[in-house]
Amino acid sequence: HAADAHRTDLMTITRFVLNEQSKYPESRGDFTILLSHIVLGCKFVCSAVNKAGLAKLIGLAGETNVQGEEQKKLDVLSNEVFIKALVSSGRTCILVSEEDEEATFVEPSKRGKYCVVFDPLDGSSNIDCGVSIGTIFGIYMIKDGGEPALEDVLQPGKNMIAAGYCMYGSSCTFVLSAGRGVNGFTLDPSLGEFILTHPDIKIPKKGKIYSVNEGNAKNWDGPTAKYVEKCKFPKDGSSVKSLRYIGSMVADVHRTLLYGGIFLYPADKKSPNGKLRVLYEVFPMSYLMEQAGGQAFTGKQRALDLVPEKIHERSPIFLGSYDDVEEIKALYAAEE
Ligand code: AHM
Ligand code: MG
Repeated sequence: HAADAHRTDLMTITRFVLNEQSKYPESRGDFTILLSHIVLGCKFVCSAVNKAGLAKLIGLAGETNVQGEEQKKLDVLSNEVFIKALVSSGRTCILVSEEDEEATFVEPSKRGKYCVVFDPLDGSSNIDCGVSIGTIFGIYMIKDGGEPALEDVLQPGKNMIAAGYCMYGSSCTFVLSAGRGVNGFTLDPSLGEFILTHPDIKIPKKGKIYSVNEGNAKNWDGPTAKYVEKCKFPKDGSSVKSLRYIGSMVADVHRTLLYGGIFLYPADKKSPNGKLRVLYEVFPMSYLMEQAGGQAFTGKQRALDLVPEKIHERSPIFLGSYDDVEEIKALYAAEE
């Protein structure tokens, strides 16, 4: 019985990645080890996020230290957990985190060949009201031989070898691509394991939802304004789109991936480069979108072709269903 097989033959994320890796004879399990450390960080954050409300009220055991220092903010705590987990994996050499001004260069004795760029807890303004938040990450590999240098992470997103996110929502969901499609795993809290629940995710070719902070409309450029107007008042006989905006990139992108549609964080007169960060927000999500059959566009070019000059650089981003992104591309092309 197929359902029975599912219940007794669990496809954990580790087993899934090991299976994938076994197709590549040259692989030595390094990626599997790196990933298991990322997964550990996500499980920690998941558990901390679930207890966030309680921690404030009663103070969880072990959370006030002997000096009676104030409890660490969740985003700071998450960052420390990821940095330590990644360094101790022995598989990383450069880490870029949204929380740290400078990149972390791993000491030679603990070095490996991977560079990880990440936002340990994105959407943190949503923590206190219990709305979904997430972790986003992307992985590069350093060039053989040389000393690790910042250039190793200032690479276009298309050079990433893997990307993903973990969403701390009504359930904890881990979405991963290592360049051969996108797969989703759900944490079984009783097992403490991520189980494959969304194999080979493909985004619908066209969607019925647009997702944008419309409060910024007064400062938008022409193409963005025209596009959103068209979502609400289509003149070509197509149906209107629904608006959904959570304000947590992971949650908004996760819905877009599963239901289709478009997510926009455009440039505006106040922020000419938009808000979202190229390395650890725009690139990983663009990578996943393309791997799922969608597109990601900056208003000027394919997002994954962008070459960042600084680690915390920002870019406008339009990503989602293939046909929906095609429309916004046409509006920007007409502008030129
Ligand atoms: P953060 O890194 O400070 O949490 O900001 C990133 C978040 C994204 O999750 C989300 O897409 C965006 O900010 C929402 O911004 P806004 O409130 O301007 O709509
Ligand atoms: Mg962020």
